Amino acid sequence: MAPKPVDYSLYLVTDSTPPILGDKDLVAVVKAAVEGGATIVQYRDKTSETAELVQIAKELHKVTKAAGVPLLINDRVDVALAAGVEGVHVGQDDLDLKTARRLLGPDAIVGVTANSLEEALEAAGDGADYLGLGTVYATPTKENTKSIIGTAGVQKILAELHKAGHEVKTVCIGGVNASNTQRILYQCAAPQKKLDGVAVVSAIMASSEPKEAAMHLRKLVSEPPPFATTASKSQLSRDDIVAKAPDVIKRMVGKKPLCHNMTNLVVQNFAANVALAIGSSPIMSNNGLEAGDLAALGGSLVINMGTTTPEIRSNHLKALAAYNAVGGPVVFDPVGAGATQQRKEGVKALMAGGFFDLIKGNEGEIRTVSGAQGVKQHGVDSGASQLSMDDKIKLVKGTAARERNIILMTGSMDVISDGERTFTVANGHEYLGEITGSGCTLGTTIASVMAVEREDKLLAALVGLLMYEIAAERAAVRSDVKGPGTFVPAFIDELYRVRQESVSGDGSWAQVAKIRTV
Ligand code: 3NM
Repeated sequence: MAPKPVDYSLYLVTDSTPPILGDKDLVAVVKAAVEGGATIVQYRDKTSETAELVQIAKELHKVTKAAGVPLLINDRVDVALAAGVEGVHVGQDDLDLKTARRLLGPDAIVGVTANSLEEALEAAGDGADYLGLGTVYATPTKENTKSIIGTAGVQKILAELHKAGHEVKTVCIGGVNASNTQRILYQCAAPQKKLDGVAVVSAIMASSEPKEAAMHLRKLVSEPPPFATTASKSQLSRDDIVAKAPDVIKRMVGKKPLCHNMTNLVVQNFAANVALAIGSSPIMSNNGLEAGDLAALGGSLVINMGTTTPEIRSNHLKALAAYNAVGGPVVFDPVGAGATQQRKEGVKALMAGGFFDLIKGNEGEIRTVSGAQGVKQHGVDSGASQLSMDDKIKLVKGTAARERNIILMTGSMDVISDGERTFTVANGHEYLGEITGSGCTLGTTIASVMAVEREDKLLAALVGLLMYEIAAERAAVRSDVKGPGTFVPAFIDELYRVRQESVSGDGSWAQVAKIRTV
């Protein structure tokens, strides 16, 4: 069946219960919402008697019809027929799709809730006009949701629908609001199939200003998030990276971007010194409430989970939202992600709370980020490797494609990918593993470069990585370096030297780059 010309971009699902609707009038709220820009409305009422349902549906229909917006009824085909509205939405436990279609006819809009790939493929095959995919995030609006599938789950369903050749329209539902709409649309998108819209309940129904709430959401769904890179990803070879690196660093030094570090107690001083040495301007604020002011200064943010607590996590979430809102690059270092239950939950909460342009970690940390079960880290160390190089490359590339960001797995051979372009980097020195904070301050270095190179963030990350690891190589062979202790000051000096050489137009330091495209 050819898709019907329906705009699903801002799909309002009503709720008449006091915790959501409060003492507002349902019809007045829906009127305000369609005036504000809701493009389709579903009347969802699990408690009213049939006669009342039909009566309210008719009143709502007057309002939606005047605005040229379709009205669907949740679950009840009989009510849809009696009120003469445009269609129904059925859940998996409601009247089946084929019967609903037979009763309502081919022109009616029939939508189905799908919580899994199997349900989505079945409903699409049976001729649903659209699917409501979810639950994206846990929501108090509907407590008995079957499964929380996140953006990764929605993306997988979209990819498989495309593979199976289904043109069915899709929206996602569950915990969608103005703070996360753009990111959800962005991260749910599969390469060949995007969502057609978002479905919201409380974001409009619980608002004291439903018209303004709808207007704001409608604007958000029509624009990419500020952090999205719009330019297509150009091919990058080792030689391109080597040739560009000194100039990218020169640009960074010229701008001296703010590098906001929310880092652990152990490395704050070291991270600030690394930022100064490479030419960015560090601020070590852990106060989420001032992140908005700092984000407005045009720099980047590092969120490091090293010595995390619930209070620190809440500050991280505030800062993440502030930087996402203005498109300031954010680097996430999930230190010890697989070591404790608290940290595993922390990773999930942060990844569900915002967008990270780059996530860097050792093998255990990146496996945890990818969602692998049973990762056991001993403290912040990765532990013995579980993966072959091929497996690492697959994991890094797949996770980056899923999150639509950059993943960097550090090790004696680093693996980095933006989901399309993947490289290994074999620079660095073993002394980096013998001092504290080398992973954390690599995050500082990459974030500093990303602050100025936003068009190609993978290039920025590779330049930061090379600067860092080549400086370490140079420091380690100096005659004044006798071990990890003397290495630290020499390393800071060598970071500074790479910076000075780059500024003076001497890019020879980058020639020793051991980068391979994989
Ligand atoms: N269906 P809010 S979640 C009605 O997962 C509904 O199928 C869901 O409410 C599903 O936008 C949900 O307030 C409630 O989070 C969504």
